[in-house]
Amino acid sequence: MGTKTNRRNREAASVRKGAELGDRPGMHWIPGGTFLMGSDVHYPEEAPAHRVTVDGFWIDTCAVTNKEFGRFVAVTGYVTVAERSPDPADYPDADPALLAPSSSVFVKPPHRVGLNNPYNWWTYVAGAQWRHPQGPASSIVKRADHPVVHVAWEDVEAYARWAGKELPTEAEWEVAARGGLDGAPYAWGDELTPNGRWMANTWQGEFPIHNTLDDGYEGTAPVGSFPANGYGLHDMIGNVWEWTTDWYIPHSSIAHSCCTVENPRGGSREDSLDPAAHQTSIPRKVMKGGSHLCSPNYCQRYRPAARMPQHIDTSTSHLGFRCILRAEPPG
Ligand SMILES: [Ca+2]
Ligand SMILES: [Cu+2]
Repeated sequence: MGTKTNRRNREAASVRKGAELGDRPGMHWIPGGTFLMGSDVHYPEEAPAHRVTVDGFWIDTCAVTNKEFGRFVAVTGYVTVAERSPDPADYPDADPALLAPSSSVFVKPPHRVGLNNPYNWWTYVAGAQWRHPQGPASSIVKRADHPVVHVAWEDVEAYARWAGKELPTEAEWEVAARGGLDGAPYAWGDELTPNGRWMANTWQGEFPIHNTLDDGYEGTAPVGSFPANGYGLHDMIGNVWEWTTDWYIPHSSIAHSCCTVENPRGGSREDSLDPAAHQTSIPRKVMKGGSHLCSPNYCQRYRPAARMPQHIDTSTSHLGFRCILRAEPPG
């Protein structure tokens, strides 16, 4: 049943893409304005909800795909962070044996595990990188239109520069994800599955051991497999998390719910360091949107307000990105 729904979603998506208008192919204009950022009724890091104003901008309709990233790599010869050997000086506490090119891969545990330790399902896999998302034996041959994954902050910055674009701030990303529905919990409205329809690629069933695949996809899905939001954007929610430019700080330290904040840019690099971590030298950016691993029993972050800190050197099998352009509106 889920598969049938998804085929229908995909057909609708390709019709919409064909009909896309405007000055910039593959992008949509997000009108500027004031919106309610964050949420007071979900996870504590999303509070307080506060009024934010952003200027208008263009944003990619879909996350950057393997095919698009491959074009960038072919032209520039760029080598991603996950493909390089880490410098031991940057990781004084690390076991030298672990300092091989690697990336974090979700590996489904064979039996029920404690949910308090993410390493029960995250594994550093040597040789995992964007061309080999599950490790050296895997490939992207059949995933050209899936979002690129295993990209660290430096990688997405390099891509954006090459493409003549920029990366969104958290506020820009969030207003785009909301699709014009101010204050709604989901990018498509008030319900997770309106009329029983899955609107994003998330996890159904008991995370991390049992995925019922009601939405049709276990891992990443081709971009545009799910319905667009009110601004014509696909997969802002689910599929893969997306990088933003903001250094991570609690909303409470930037936001005063009494006032409107204009074009916020996040915190300082220094403030983004994890106060709880033993090794605190790697700063953190905000990532948004949740992924195919977000599930009701573990992580309900399939919402525009949801946010998580991500170390800038880190790449994973469920984190990608899309770009924006701060330019004139459609003419
Ligand atoms: Ca899924
Ligand atoms: Cu999640």
